[in-house]
Amino acid sequence: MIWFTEHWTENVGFSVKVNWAKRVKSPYQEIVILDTVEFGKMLVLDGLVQTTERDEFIYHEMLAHPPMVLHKNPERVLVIGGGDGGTVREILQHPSVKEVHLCEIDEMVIQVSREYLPSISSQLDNPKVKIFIQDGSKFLEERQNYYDVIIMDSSDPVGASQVLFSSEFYTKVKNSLREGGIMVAQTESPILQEEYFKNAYREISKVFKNVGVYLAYIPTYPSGMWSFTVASNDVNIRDTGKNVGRVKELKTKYFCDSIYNCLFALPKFVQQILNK
Ligand code: AG3
Repeated sequence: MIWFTEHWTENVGFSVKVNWAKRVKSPYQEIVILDTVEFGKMLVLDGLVQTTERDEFIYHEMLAHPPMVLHKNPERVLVIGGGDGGTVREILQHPSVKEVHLCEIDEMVIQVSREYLPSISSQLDNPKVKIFIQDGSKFLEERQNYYDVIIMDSSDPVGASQVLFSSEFYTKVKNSLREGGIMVAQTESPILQEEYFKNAYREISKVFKNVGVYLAYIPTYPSGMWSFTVASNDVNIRDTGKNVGRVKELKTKYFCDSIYNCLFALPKFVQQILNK
């Protein structure tokens, strides 16, 4: 038996027992698929766990559905990163959606996910989906004032993903949203990655008027406590009462109306981090 360990910090590791491993090197990163005993297939990029068959629903539901439900009628949606397809799959549950663009820099992540993670990548061939193999920043510059919802499904802010957490980048995101547009980003662990989390919140707040943070519990990510930051310039994202009826129509296992109703309820220490 092999064990795989992600080093969550210099002092903390998360280990899983593995039946077999496949490793490829793309021009951007090392891509590993692990067949784990407890979590099913696991996708790892440069040593960082991205998703597993067993708990992916939590992250993908919580990343996609809050901004989609907060928007009054999302038709055009963009995912930046997210080459495994899990976020795209959740977006397509919303009947108002006409097109989903996926902008992923690393084509090999998509290929590997299609081959080894069929339940996650299942909707990548949906006719509403268009895949662009491109740098997210350049892609946004070419599409101003277009999207209703933009979802940042990136890895940690190191290497290729680092630029995706800067206010320069969020300004491009803002310019690519049309009226009533909403963006969301995965913003790391408030416990084990406090600096990343605080930084992302600060950079997003420089660009958007209305910003809110919510959490989900994801066993395979550092500390298990994970944050998402949702933002808009012209939608009051705090008003989670308004479209709550749409939540019931979704097939979900984590996201539900009681979570949506108190989406922005945060533990005290997390509020304190944000107010610092
Ligand atoms: N993107 C967020 C992964 C961050 C995990 N970080 C870590 N393991 N240190 C996931 C992409 C799934 N579509």
